[in-house]
Amino acid sequence: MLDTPSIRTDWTRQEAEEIYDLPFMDLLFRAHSVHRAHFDPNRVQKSKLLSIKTGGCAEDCAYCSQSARNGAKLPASKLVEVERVVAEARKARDAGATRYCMGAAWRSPKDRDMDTLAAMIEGVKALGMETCMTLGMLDDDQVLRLKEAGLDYYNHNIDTSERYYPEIVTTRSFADRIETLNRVREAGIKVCAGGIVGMGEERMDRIDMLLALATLDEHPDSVPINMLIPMPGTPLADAEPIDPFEFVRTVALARILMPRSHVRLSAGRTEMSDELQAMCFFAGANSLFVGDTLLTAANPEEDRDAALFRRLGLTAMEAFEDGAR
Ligand code: SAM
Ligand code: DTB
Ligand code: SF4
Repeated sequence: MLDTPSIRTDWTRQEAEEIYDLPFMDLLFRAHSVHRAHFDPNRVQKSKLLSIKTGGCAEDCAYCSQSARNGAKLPASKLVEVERVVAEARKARDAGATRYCMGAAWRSPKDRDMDTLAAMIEGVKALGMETCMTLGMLDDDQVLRLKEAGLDYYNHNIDTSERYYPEIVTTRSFADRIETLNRVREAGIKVCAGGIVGMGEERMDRIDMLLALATLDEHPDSVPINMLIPMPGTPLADAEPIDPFEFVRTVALARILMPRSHVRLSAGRTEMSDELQAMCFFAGANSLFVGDTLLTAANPEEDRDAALFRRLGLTAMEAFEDGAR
C-alpha cells in the first residue's frame, strides 16, 4: 500500500485540521477528487453483520447495548452454532453481500471457543465470501489461529480520540486497541478499524481519531465510520445528535487521509436521509452494511437500499474486488 506516493502515513494534526475545516464545498471537491483518483466512485462494497454472541459483555463501552454494565438489559446469549452462521451467511451472499462480519460481545475470545470460530471462518469462506470477525482484544496465539483458519479481515475500532477515550470506555485503554490492531496487521490479516461520531466529542476528537488511523504503519484496509445509534439504557441514550455536515466532513477527511481504504458508511443509516447518504458517497464512502439489522440495532431495509443504489446508479463490488484503480 505504501508504494503509491499519494498514500501517506505522516499526516500532521495541522494538515488534518486544515482539511477538516475547509469550506464545505472545497472539502467535498477535494475528497471526491481523491476518491475518483483511487476508486470507481460508482461502486460500493456490501458487508453483512451477524452477532454470533450477544449481550452480557464485561466491558463498559458507553454506547453499547451489549455491555452488562449498561442498563440496556439485553440478555446474554451463547455462541451461535456454526451451521446457523453458515446458513445466515449463505442468505446474505444470495442477497448480494460479499463480506460476512461476525461480531461477539466479548472483551476477548476464550481459547475454548477458537475451534468453533475457525470452523465459522472456514464455512463462510467456502461460500466464496470475504470473512471478517470482531471479537475484542486478541493475543498472539489467537491471531495466528484466526489467520490459519483463513480470516480475511479483523474489525477493531478505536471509536474516538485518545483524549476522549476514557470518557467512553474505562475497562480498557486506547493503547490496548492499538496493540491488537498491530498484532492483527503483523499476522497478515487485513485491518478494519474506525470509530463513532456523535458521542458528545469535539471536532478535534474526530480529527484526532482519523489521524490515529492514518498514521498507523499502514492504513486500515477498511475504515467504518459509525454515527452513534443512541441505545436506550446506555449512558449515551440521550446524546445530542451530530450535525449531519460534521458527519460528512468526517467521511471526507477519512477519504483524503486514507485514499485507498474502503470507507464504510456504517451504523446510523436508518436515521440518515437518502440525500445525506448520497453526500457521504460523494465524499468518499464506498462501503456499507446491508440487511435490516446490524448487531442488535436496526439498519435500512433491503428495498430502501436497492432503491438508493438504483437512483444513484451505484453498483455493488464483487467479493475480493479491491475496487482500487
Ligand atoms: N466486542 C467487540 C469490540 O468491541 O471490539 C466487537 C463488537 S462491537 C459491538 C463493534 C463496534 O460496533 C464497536 O467498536 C463500535 O464502534 C460499534 N458500535 C457499537 N454500538 C454502537 C452504537 N450504538 N452506535 C454506533 N456504533 C456502535
Ligand atoms: C462497525 O464499525 N460497526 C459495526 C461493526 N463494525 C461491528 C457494528 C455497529 C453496531 C451498531 C449497534 C448494534 O447493532 O448494536
Ligand atoms: Fe462489549 Fe464490544 Fe459492546 Fe464494548 S462494544 S460493550 S467490548 S460488545
